Amino acid sequence: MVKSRHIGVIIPALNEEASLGHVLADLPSGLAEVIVADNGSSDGTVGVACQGGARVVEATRLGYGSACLAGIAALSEKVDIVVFLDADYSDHPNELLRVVKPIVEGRADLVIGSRVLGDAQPGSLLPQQRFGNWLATRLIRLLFGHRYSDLGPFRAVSRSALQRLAMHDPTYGWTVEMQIRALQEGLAVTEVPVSYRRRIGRSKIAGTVKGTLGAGFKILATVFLLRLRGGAPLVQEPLSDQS
Ligand SMILES: Nc1nc2c(ncn2[C@@H]2O[C@H](COP(=O)(O)OP(=O)(O)O)[C@@H](O)[C@H]2O)c(=O)[nH]1
Ligand SMILES: [Mg+2]
Repeated sequence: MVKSRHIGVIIPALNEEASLGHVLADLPSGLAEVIVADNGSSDGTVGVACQGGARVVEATRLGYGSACLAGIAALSEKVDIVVFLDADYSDHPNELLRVVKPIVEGRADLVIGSRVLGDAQPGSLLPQQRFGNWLATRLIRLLFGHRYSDLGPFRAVSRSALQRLAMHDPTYGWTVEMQIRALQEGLAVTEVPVSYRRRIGRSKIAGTVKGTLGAGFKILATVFLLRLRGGAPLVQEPLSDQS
């Protein structure tokens, strides 16, 4: 199914030595490239990544979105579908082909793996995550007229669509920014159900008070900011001399 496509995988990871090896081992074969986007992990994450056959990219600025941006900047030219998933083994890497399928079949530019539509192990989605997802997707529906069910991290986007998104957010606004920008660009978006399980290791975001408040605020601020910008990306391209 995917022989003719070059799939690149980007895995943001911060101190995930216990889980990352499982993620890499469960990825399907035949991928063009697997990148682990690190932020100076103090544990054995980098060693596990190399041992698992991934290429490690160091993001200088701390943050989930910043790691994803560093991964994108390092993608080789041949990659034409980009997949993001987390390093904590909450996502099921063996479901990757399900997530890219709508793009391979030409039905979508962006595919969100929805944990709400799929099989989420009890306790894997914390109450604050469920509420945050509900609130953010509700706001997107009200402000942008599209019904998403989740802001899940497991997602696929075509390379050309990714360029049009002009992604910018260096932290927790990353996922919602991508989903709203896709609507603003008129891209074909769809969701597929994905499974989700309790993470290995300690959460950096939803499992901490600071992470939850920070992510909640950032997500809502990003939704409103993008609405106010009326279709423009968060950062405008500099005007060329000719204009
Ligand atoms: N490189 C990098 N990865 C991060 C950062 N924050 C979180 N991550 C990774 O992003 C993914 C999601 O974080 P996680 O702690 O599981 O958040 P949760 O799912 O909301 O509990 C995991 O793979 C983390 O290792 C960061 O600042 N830099
Ligand atoms: Mg997680």
